[in-house]
Amino acid sequence: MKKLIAAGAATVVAAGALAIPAFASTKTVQVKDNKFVATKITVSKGTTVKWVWKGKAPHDVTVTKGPVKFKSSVKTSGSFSKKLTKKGTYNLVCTIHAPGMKMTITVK
Ligand SMILES: [Cu+2]
Repeated sequence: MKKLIAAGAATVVAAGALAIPAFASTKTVQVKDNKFVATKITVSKGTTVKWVWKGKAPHDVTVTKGPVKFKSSVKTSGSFSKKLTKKGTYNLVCTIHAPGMKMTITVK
């Protein structure tokens, strides 16, 4: 019986440890033809932004101005994720459909 109780306690500890990554949230942005939905988002530092391609035309995600520069490849499907660990304002475009296809992310 003692052994069973100890095993139960270990399970609770393990479940608690697994729950920690759940605090890091993900924000999804749709990549459509030819716009990001949404075009303005505000997220907390440490949030992962996930772009999901929904249209038929090829698009990319490119930071033109911001604390960190990054870009995805040109894609027609799938997704691209980036964890944003620096506060500030990020201006992004799809280089194929710029300047019209753009979005802003505020990380605070
Ligand atoms: Cu595009």
